[in-house]
Amino acid sequence: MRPHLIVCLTLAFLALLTPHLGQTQEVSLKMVSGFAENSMYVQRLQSWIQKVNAEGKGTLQINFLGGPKAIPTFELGNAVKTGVVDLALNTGAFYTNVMPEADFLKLTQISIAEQRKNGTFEAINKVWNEKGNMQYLGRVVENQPFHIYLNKKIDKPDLTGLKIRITPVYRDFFQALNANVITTPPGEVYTALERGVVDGYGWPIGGIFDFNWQEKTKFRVDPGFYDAEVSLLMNLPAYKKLTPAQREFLNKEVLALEADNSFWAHYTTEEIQRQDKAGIQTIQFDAATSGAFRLKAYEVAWSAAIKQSPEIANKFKTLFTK
Ligand code: 173
Repeated sequence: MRPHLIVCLTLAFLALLTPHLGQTQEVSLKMVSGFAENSMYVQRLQSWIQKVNAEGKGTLQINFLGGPKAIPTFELGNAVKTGVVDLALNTGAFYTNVMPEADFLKLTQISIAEQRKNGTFEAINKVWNEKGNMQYLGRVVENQPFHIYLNKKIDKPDLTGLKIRITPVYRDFFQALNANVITTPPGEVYTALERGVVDGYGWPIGGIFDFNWQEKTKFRVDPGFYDAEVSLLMNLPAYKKLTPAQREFLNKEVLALEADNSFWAHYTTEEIQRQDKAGIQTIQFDAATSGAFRLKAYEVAWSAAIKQSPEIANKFKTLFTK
């Protein structure tokens, strides 16, 4: 072979090889949130994404595409399942259309740190892998009980004659309290209150000001019940495609975010004061009625869960309950 032909062939061979040799091993992941961008959940998410992107140069980057305007609330679960997006910040109630078990996570009575120790985290992932084609990466909201917010007064735990906005979180419990229930994403609650389509709604202790619902809210019913679950989820094939270094980096960042979950207890204190200042009155029951109210919330939800998905619900009940 003539020398210049050898050089040519060598160069061609190297050119073929170079993209692989020179691969940066940086992956860019598309992320969408089930909650609005101005919510505290998403504000904290965005600071976290900034940190991930700063520390993850050359390894992993997150491209945040937005909230329900990018993908409607109740469609995000399927977008993760099918790989339309790689990552989501979402809550189980928003993707019961993918797997009814998603909503069971509101029933955990132990922290995510404990869930990682006692086998709950693996148990969740087994179900999420198999039924949702998703990896359950971590839980970023804790200690946010749900409440009933009303603009009509009640003096006992009975919602007879009231129309209440729900998601799957509250359905069985509020129906057991005789409410007429209407499912809407958070983005439609303000208008529903304004038009008198509903007399109240379910929501965690924090966040009502993000939507200006305080303008249309007169009462909060205490005590709260369950624990709002908001988690990071990833399309399973996308997760499996990560290199060991990328996966380790991502998991380290998720654990760092979880380690900051003590934030939510402080947020609760602030939000209660803020509701108070906004003139929202609390409706409280005596100790025995309060106890029965909370007990009923869990009993109703677990019995619906067991009816829906007996094997998984029974397993989760043992793991989730203190
Ligand atoms: O929209 C909701 O009321 C709801 O289901 C929910 C779940 C977790 C956090 C906040 C709201």
